[in-house]
Amino acid sequence: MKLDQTFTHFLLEHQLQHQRTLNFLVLMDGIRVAAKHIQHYYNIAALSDNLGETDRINVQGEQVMALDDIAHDIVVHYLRESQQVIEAISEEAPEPIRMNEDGRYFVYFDPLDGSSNVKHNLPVGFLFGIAKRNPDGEDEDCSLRCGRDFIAAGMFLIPAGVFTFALRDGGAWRFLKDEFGEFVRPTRIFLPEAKKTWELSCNAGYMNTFSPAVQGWLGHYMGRYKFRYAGSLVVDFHRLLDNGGIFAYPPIVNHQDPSNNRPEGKLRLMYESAVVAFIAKEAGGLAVNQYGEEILDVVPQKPHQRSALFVGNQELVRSIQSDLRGHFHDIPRAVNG
Ligand code: AHM
Ligand code: MG
Repeated sequence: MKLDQTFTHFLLEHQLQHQRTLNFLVLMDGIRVAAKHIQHYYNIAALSDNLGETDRINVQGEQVMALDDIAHDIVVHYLRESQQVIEAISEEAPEPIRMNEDGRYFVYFDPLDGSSNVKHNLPVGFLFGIAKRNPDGEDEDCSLRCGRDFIAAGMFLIPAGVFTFALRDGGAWRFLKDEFGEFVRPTRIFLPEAKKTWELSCNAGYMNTFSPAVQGWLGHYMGRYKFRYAGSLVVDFHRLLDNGGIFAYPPIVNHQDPSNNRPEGKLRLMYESAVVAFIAKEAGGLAVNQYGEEILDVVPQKPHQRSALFVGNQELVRSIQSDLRGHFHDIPRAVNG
């Protein structure tokens, strides 16, 4: 009989090895249980008529899906129950959510990434990043932290139930879901260096709306690597971790209807771009924004700040980084909500 190591035991070992408290284990237990509940509601969404939209528009100006709301409520509930969180920032809540004044952690999350996939029964995900409160620092109560301050980040692929988890300076790991619903069998993951599996991932339908520098770069690499795009960051990034290459969500600066331009890109810094940037770093990769700055260094000014994203193998990201830096002034700087 072969019994696999569970996620909780993996984390326990890590915490003990580094003389850390067990509070983080309690927090991660809440996140793990929340993911299982989201998975359950995803599985029954079609039968319970929860595949559609609500009549609510979120802070990003996007229509909220029924499952977005359900997933948000689940995560908030289990974060509160853990009693470890001082404040949480969710894609689905306009303001940061205050939880326990004695909590040790800040949690940033997108409870259901890739919502447009839901009505087609296609895969989605749950992304989260965690920073630690610094009780002795001046900014102990400020949740606007850059990705380099994260102590961990992760994503659950739903419904496959694969869990990717990265610890600061502790590597990126993948866990599979066993027949009892437990996340087991930690396997360290690295972005593959061998170019034969590398892929390029972006919304090619927007190609003409990207800046000349981005179009030029993408045009140069388009034919070299296979092209894949699922329309859900968790799904596309999961695939990227397996195969290597680059995922790009560039700024939209040249839309034929200028009101649809997104000079800061579409993805949100704290619970999307910084989360995958953190995981990518632990897997040997790199992530930069529209100015060629490392995403992990960008200190958010607002909870729902957007950021363009170029993430993947260092060689490719460094190459777009130098092209972006050469065209720094193509993209206006603005902080949006
Ligand atoms: P969501 O958090 O509302 O689901 O939106 C984020 C998603 C990402 O998962 C994905 O990479 C991107 O939006 C796809 O956008 P587009 O349809 O513009 O290509
Ligand atoms: Mg999202």
